[in-house]
Amino acid sequence: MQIFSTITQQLHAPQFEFFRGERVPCFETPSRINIILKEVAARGHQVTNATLDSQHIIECLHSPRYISFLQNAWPEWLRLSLNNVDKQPFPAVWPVRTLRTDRVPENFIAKLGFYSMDNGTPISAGTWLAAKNAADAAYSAADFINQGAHSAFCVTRPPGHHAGYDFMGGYCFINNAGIATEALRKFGCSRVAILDVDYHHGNGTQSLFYERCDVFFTSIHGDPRTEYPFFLGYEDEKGLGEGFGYNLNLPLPAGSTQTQWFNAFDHALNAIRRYQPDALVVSLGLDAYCEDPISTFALSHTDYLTIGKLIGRLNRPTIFILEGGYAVTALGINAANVLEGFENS
Ligand code: OKP
Ligand code: ZN
Repeated sequence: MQIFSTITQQLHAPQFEFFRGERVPCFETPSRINIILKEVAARGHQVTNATLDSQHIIECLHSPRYISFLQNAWPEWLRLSLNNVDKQPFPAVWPVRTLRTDRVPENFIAKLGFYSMDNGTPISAGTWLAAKNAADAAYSAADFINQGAHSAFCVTRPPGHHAGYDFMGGYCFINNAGIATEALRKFGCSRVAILDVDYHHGNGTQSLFYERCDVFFTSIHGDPRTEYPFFLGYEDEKGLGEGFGYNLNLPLPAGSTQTQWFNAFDHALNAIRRYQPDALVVSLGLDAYCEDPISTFALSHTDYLTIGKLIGRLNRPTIFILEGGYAVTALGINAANVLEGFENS
């Protein structure tokens, strides 16, 4: 399978995040990509650096003010103090119910709260460039499919599925799956299905396409009653207006078994079959794996072969996009197993 990756992923390298009240090393690290690239190369897949400029697609999905906030965030942080060069900005206040969202504050930390759903999405010097190039890879993969290819895999970071129209969150800044989807639509696909198998609900992706029937979104994830992102991902979210019936959430209780997971997966695949999409975008989070440090599902290495095989049997042009997955040493095997299952379906 053709792999699209980016060198600049390394430049998004925040040092720490908050976890249960403590500063801990980031789970979402550059090594995640390196280990996947090593394994897919060893199994004979071709890796290229993405080159196409996705700026016009980014502008279809994200607000102008959010894009310029992201672009200027690090320089603004340094403007507060040059000592900030080795420090990380975090939001501290959010416009919850009763507070105004029609005024964008000028204070940089207040802007971080305005544009971020959580305090778990740290920014570093190279974040914009890395996120922009990950979106470029998603666009390049769509272009590759448009030229007649059957599949592609974007081995990129930061991930994207929590990022919405004008907010970041959950380690995500630009919605890469959304970029691939929007590009496929522009290239002439009338219907695109998005299958999100990350442990966490893809709230950003869902929200971007919630009122549209040209994009079907389905997701298998930890129940938001107990799992991140908590405030979206329930089964009663079915789409709105023209989009009603084109959103399918399949939340599973924390600690669900392999059998429970594959039952839900079967529902998702059948719904995609009924939709008859021209192309498929897979938000390939690898954190439903049993050893993932921040998740509670039980999938094994061989389950990822099965996932690839069952997706392959949909027999649609398919773009895989890496989302989460934090059991770093297992990521290469699990990612490469999906590709192997897909190609041998
Ligand atoms: C991103 B992806 C917050 C720690 C937990 C949320 C998990 C984000 C998962 N302080 N962060 O869907 O794998
Ligand atoms: Zn995840």
